[in-house]
Amino acid sequence: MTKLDILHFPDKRLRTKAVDIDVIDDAIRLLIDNMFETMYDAPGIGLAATQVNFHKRLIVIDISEEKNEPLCLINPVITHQEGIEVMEEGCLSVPGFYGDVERAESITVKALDRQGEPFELTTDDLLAVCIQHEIDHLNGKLFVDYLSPMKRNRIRKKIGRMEKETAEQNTHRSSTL
Ligand code: GNR
Ligand code: NI
Repeated sequence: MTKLDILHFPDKRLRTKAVDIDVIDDAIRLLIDNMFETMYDAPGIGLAATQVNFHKRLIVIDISEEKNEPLCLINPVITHQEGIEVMEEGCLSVPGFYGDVERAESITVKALDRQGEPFELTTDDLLAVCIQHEIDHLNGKLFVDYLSPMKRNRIRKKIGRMEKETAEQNTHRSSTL
């Protein structure tokens, strides 16, 4: 299995709108396995294909403590939502930053599983938040879009500085090998 690179805000590719998957073949299932590996390794509780620069509608999630309840949703669609809830969110594409986001409290989502079988799920709490967060990714949207422009700009600048430092460290490392 292969760990995939995760794109970081403000990378423009995170703004791509993903398209539906029409054939779920072994190549897609391999991508699903690699996305799970990437998510568990990060570690995170969810990962959208958009974040690994694959612009099809596919998300993987595991909110369990034991990391033994993998959930894969292909072409997910929210068919019902109810209530409002605020939760502090983070994102593997916005490393080190957190912010309160208002979302639906409970949702019903329909999707295909890794065999292409349709299923429906009604849920609330963290799983509902996570599914909405991941579907946002497939639509090119990030949790920082819900924050004030001032907060978003501060995060953009800090991540920019961090990545510049990492790039310099990498240059240094390769020149001193
Ligand atoms: O690991 C993650 N934690 C998280 C916490 C609160 C709300 C949403 C999330 S999703 C995030 C992983 C991620 O970036 N998925 O896109
Ligand atoms: Ni995210």
